[in-house]
Amino acid sequence: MARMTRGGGWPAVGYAWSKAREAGGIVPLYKALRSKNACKSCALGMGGQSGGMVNEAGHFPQVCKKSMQAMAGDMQAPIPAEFWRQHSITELQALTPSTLERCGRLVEPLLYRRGQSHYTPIDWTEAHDRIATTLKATPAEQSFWYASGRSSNEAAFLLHLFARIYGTNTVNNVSYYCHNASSVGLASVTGSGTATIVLDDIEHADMVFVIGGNPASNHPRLMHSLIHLRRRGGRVIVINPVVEVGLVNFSSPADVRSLLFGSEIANLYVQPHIGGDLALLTGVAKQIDKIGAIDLEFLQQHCTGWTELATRLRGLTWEEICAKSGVDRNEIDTIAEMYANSRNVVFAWTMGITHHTHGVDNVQAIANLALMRGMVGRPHAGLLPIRGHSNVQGIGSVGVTPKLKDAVFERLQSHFGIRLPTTPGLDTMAAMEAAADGRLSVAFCLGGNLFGSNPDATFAREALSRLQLLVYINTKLNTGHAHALAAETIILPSLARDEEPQATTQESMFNYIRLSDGGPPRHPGPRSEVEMIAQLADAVIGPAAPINWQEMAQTRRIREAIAAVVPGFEEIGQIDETKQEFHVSGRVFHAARFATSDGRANLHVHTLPPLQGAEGTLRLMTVRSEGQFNTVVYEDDDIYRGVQGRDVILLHPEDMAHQALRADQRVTVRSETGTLANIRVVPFANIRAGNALMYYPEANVLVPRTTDPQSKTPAFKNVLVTLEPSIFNSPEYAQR
Ligand SMILES: Nc1nc2c(c(=O)[nH]1)N[C@H]1C(S)=C(S)[C@@H](COP(=O)(O)OP(=O)(O)OC[C@H]3O[C@@H](n4cnc5c(=O)[nH]c(N)nc54)[C@H](O)[C@@H]3O)O[C@H]1N2
Ligand SMILES: Nc1nc2c(c(=O)[nH]1)N[C@H]1C(S)=C(S)[C@@H](COP(=O)(O)OP(=O)(O)OC[C@H]3O[C@@H](n4cnc5c(=O)[nH]c(N)nc54)[C@H](O)[C@@H]3O)O[C@H]1N2
Ligand SMILES: [Mo]
Repeated sequence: MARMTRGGGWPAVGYAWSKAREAGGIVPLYKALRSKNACKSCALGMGGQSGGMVNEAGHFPQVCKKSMQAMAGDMQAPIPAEFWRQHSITELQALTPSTLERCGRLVEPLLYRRGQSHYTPIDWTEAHDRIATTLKATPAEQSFWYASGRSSNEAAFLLHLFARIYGTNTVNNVSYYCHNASSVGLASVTGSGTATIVLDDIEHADMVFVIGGNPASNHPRLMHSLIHLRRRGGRVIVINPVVEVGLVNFSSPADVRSLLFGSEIANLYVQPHIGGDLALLTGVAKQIDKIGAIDLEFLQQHCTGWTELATRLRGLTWEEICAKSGVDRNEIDTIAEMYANSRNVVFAWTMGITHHTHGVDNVQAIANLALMRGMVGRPHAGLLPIRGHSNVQGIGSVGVTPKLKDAVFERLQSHFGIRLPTTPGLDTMAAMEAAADGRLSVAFCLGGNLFGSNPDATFAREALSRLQLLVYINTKLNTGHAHALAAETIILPSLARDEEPQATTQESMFNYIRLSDGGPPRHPGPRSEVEMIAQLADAVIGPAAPINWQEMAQTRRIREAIAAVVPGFEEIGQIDETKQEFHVSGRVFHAARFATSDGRANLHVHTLPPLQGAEGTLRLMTVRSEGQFNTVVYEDDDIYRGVQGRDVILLHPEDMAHQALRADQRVTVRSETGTLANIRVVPFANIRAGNALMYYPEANVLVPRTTDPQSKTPAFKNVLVTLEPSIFNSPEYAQR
């Protein structure tokens, strides 16, 4: 398969047409994309009251392949009732993630009970009765509540309110597997766990660092900002062990000049080893100090910890920095010089930074570098974690976390006149381990695919199968429904955001709250998330509770509660009348007064971790291909990296030569956690030698359960593996 030399462009336009055909024509797809609902894909956010394809700076049209994928997926036909009789669980287990996604929309509640071979459709009354009966009979501390990042603020708020009144704090969201390292890291620096800037700030920056992310595939609309920045004469530095073509040159389908000629993105592309960022960022900081490019006045007036950091930087040797990052001194000096010559710098990062056992340290090191030149606490510069799911930030903001902020906890109690449990709740991995040990018996999943997202897939399957009851609220089938089955497993089909009967809200990664109008259901059957949760809460906790759950099924009532309970969300209480979308207050730092107790930002000192690995091993990153959204695979090919199929490992030709492997040879990949056999070797000169790439979720069989002690985020990007030629290389197999 030919490798593309540019991201976006005509293939993206062609793709739009093919998705339009799947969605029943260009007009229905366009109408759906333009409806007043927040976009369903990433947290860069667009849509809402200004209509779809409009970003928060008011720019139109903002087109993106990913929003079309997500929309076309939801516009699929329903899965017919006979499907469940015709296809056994064993058959479902043999399906790939992409085939499961293409089965269609879930439209009826489904029941699986241990010993049965098939799912059986059941009616809503039976589904609710079964769940309520088990919850009532289960001690609350044996339950686990998980939310992915697609649901609304309203559904998320109701979910954790229900869980806490039921009696547990084990409520968490997918961010433990995603950006929690950013939230913990940022909170330790500025006192607030989210971006310090708004979208418009990037439009005025003169330099952007893109660290550990592939926005050309995963946040394509950020590419417009980078193209504009380059046209203004600004510069982009990319730090990534892989040269991602779309970060070298991107052709924006929304911009004629860019579509025809392509737009250069990176001015400098630096390839550290996997896990080398902390050493690299520290090295750049050392050089910034050495050349006197620090803003000493800012450090003295607005920061804590400069003396300690300076002592540490000055005491580190270049040998240690270069060896632990894999980047040589010249390149470090070049980065420092470019940074020193820029005035308004935005630091953006993604999973290449958070998916490590030192993810929080990585984030703090980025913040150190920014603070050293006074790049936080003023307009047009700052810190930007590029978030994943479209509402993952909102779900955390409204309280789907084990530990609530003190203010939220107090106000929840006083607003509703309730006492909430104080026993500490578990994070996602701790909950999975508790399930494996038999300490939990019920899990309730609002969206997502907890099985597919979890490290150590073999363990995850076993852990979830030890549960008595597993409830999935989903729109479409995924691998979890086939592989992770508790004694009783119930799937409740959900309406998508743009099918909700009532308005809902979402929060972008720029702390911007959008109002989605909802819309007519595409198929009879699925129910609103809010309605399902309210009904269950009513059945389990009952009308005697201080909360009238029937009334709380009105999203407007939930918004009033959020306004009263969550600091910064006050305006959400009137949004139905005002239609005024807004930035959560107290989060964007355009002045150097931070949310810490003394108003100063904190610098942090780190020990540099050694590079993982020894002779004969490779560091493996597990990442997304161009054709997927998390565990949902839309296409099996990765057009940007020029790879066909997903059962592959991408290796640098030097590593192939070193291990005497040839292209297309089949290997067995082993880690301390698991083994994947019959994996095809693909030569990939774009990756830094010594490192390898495989696709998530399939590669989760190999990922250990080790997490960052501070954020509990797994090291999905740094798995040590060895390779062994496989028996599938024999001539008989090669012919198949
Ligand atoms: N189309 C599409 N869009 C998405 C998603 C999707 O699956 N598909 N998922 C959404 C979600 S939930 C998320 S969290 C985001 C994910 O967005 P990304 O973080 O961009 O996604 P990943 O594929 O995990 O890629 C991580 C990038 O990190 C690099 N990397 C790996 N290890 C290291 C390292 O040690 N250091 C550095 N510097 N870089 C490293 C990889 O080469 C790769 O380019 O995207 C969101 N948007
Ligand atoms: N090895 C490895 N593992 C990883 C990662 C990695 O990079 N490498 N990335 C991690 C990251 S960043 C993340 S965010 C997680 C993803 O973890 P999750 O969020 O748990 O998983 P998704 O695959 O996004 O969930 C997809 C399912 O969500 C359902 N869905 C879609 N829209 C809606 C909706 O509106 N309502 C409801 N109720 N359901 C809906 C669909 O049924 C679909 O099958 O995976 C993590 N796991
Ligand atoms: Mo994510």
